[in-house]
Amino acid sequence: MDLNLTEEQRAVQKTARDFAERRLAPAAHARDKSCTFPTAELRELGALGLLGVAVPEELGGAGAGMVAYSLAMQELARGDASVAVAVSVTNMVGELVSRVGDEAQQRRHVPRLTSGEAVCGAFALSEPQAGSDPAGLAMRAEKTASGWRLSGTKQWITGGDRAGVLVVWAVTDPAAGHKGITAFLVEGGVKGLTVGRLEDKMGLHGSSTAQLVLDGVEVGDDAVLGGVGGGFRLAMMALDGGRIGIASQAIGIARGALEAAIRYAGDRVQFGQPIIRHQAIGNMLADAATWLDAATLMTLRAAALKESGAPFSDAAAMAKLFATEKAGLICDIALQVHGGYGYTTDFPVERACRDVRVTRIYEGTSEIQRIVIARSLLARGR
Ligand code: COS
Repeated sequence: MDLNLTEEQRAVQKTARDFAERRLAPAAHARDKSCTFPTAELRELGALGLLGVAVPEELGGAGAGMVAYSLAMQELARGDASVAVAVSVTNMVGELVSRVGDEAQQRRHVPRLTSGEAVCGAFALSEPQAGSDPAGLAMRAEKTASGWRLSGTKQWITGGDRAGVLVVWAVTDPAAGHKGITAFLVEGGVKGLTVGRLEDKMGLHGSSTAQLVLDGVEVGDDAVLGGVGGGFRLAMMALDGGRIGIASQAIGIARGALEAAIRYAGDRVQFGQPIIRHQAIGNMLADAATWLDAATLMTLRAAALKESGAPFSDAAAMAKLFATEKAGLICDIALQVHGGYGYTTDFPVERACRDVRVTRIYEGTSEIQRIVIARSLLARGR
């Protein structure tokens, strides 16, 4: 693996960093307090090519690949994790449609996602009773003369109330288990699609998390993505890539918190010297920096594997598991280093601790990542 970034990767990283420092970080605290969804910021990200870094250029993406995408996600999450998660889902939906959609689906939906016209994409897989086990979906899609009628409830849908393009998974053949699940492309605002509730969450207050109710939503046959009965595999494939995005998000949050802690520990004087010179503090920061480096390398490796077309499912699961678990510890250390100040909303580490927590849950919990990794060990016989 080449550890040197290409010129293009460095350019994407710099664009994301500049935007995050100029447009995201200064307002992140206010967005968190007021629970404001970043519509304008997402549109600007679209104009910069950052809503589809890994999406092919001919469909409006940057075509810069998965490593560049991970780098961009890290920078954006360092600025505002709420914006980063919307970018992650939008890229994931854009990539999925550009990979498995037919030409008409690609032309109709992907440019709207990458440009920001659709605001964001939504990945409507989870349901109240089916999160870690998506084979147990209850949402039904019934065949009609000209297409399909979708009915049921989706839960935990990031940006689900804002998205112009949603991929919705539903059961088309209840007798066929996971082979009876189909993915459908649904446009935001269609008749029969309503928001049941918006979750009041611990963190990521600038990101919405919606329960979506589909009450007889009619879609045409041309809304079927990747073939009838092929939905479960598509979800698994997309989640493999999505996990690299969430690992990157966790790294960005942790990097921001660690940088703040290093600055604070250099300035704060106790017992006659900056606290970073006290071994207890220095050791905590040294561990945190080491974990962050390892998490970054693992995540970029998974991204490089995906980009090269090699199998990357287990590498992505390992990266997500390690990066998100360690990011939680790093944010906790950063708060501890700040002492009482860290526990107040005057310092950003408190928000980092809240925002980072969900990275161990969404797009597959840590427990699910361990299942994926263990199965891969078994399959490889090592
Ligand atoms: N890529 C492509 N196909 C995959 C795959 C992957 N990563 N993982 C599984 N599949 C395929 C299998 O090959 C199998 O296909 P066939 O029936 O054609 O042989 C099919 O999917 C079923 O696989 P499996 O039996 O392993 O499915 P399980 O129900 O046991 O699920 C896990 C396996 C745990 C990996 C899956 O349920 C999972 O990822 N759960 C977490 C879901 C999640 O992340 N939820 C959060 C929602 S988004 S916030």
